[in-house]
Amino acid sequence: MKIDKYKIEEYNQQESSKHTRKLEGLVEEIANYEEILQKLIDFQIAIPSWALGSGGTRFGRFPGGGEPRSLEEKIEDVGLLHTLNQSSGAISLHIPWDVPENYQSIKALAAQHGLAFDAMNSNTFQDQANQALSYKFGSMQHVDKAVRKQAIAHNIEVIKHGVALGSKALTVWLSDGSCFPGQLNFRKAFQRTLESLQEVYAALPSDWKMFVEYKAFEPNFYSTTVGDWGQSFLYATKLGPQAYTLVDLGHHLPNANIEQIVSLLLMEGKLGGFHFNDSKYGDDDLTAGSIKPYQLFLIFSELVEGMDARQMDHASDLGWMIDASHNVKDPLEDLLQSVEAIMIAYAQALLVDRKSLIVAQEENDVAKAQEILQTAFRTDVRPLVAEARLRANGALNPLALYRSLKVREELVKERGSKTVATGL
Ligand code: RM4
Ligand code: MN
Ligand code: MN
Repeated sequence: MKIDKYKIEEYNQQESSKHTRKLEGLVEEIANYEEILQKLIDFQIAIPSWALGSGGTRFGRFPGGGEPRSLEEKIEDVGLLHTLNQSSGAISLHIPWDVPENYQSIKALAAQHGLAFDAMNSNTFQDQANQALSYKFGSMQHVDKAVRKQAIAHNIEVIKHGVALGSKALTVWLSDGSCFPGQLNFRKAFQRTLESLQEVYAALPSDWKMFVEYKAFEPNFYSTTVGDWGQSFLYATKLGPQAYTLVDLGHHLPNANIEQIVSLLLMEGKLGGFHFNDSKYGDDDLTAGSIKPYQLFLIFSELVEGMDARQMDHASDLGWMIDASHNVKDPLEDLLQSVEAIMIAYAQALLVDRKSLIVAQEENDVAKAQEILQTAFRTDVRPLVAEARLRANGALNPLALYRSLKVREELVKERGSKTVATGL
């Protein structure tokens, strides 16, 4: 399915006067209005190929129908999102779920939809049908060198797919760890993992980045070999300048101060990328901003402050990705909501009165500092985000238009109601 441009224009026309009215107050209030709008237009968030179908839990899976059956259809789905919001201009692939059969035609299809290929993801947390050795006791940390070699070779293959598609980064998330005390020698597991990662690192093209993603627990429940940002930072530092830490919001222990982690990683030039989602209890992979929107704003506030301190380009110097799973919502609706929540948090962070905040901090004026942050957070920036979308030829309200165009119904008609997308 494709959404015709005129449908978007028609819809925007209908909504135009309501939108203009909402925007008026903001235009007067925001001093660097045009500059902020441009930043919002430039900001793009990559969509994970594995989040386009219904996710499940270990108890069950309830697919909704019309799910993409191939890489081509996944690209089509991200194309639909991007057409609607003009902020989802990239797709992040997971291998072996998304092995392309023909690079040229996949590249051409993505280009048709205005999409780039963001970080490539390797998978050594599952055994594949045709795989010689099992990852039951880990991959890069494994006591058996042959298993480690298999995991290394897989990652190098992922890089090759990525090079052929024009991607510029590899994300390595390892489920390696242990389920019981005594199962693993932590130091040896670390060393073996480091050596394995070093071999993958050596195969990186010079213009590529490697993102080392950490996660506190699951599927291992006693220890994880890349368990927190400190461990990831250690690997990334030992690996070299092309290696960075990747922060997935759902991968922390409860109540972790993620904004502080982000700030320090940026200070050290070691923050590489992001996986956005939200959670209440664990790696819940819920819609970004659905549970803790204030935390998302505080994270963005540190991101903006830290990137500006290093004169970084907000749009291109970090990898911005969603990593989510949808058990009960239409995946495309959920992703539209996630992108919207991310854009809102980013816009609010851009509104923070930095100069006054520095003064308040230097004067230990705690109440003032809070006022400054919350003034930005409590500003309704939705018209501003909508205006950025309008200028980029997206829809004023992507979710409303998605529904009125009956996109899901169309996809079910095209693909059937019993399709299952590859992924988790
Ligand atoms: C993991 C992690 C990775 C993702 C897999 C599917 O929990 O977040 O980024 O590749 O899930
Ligand atoms: Mn992730
Ligand atoms: Mn995760």
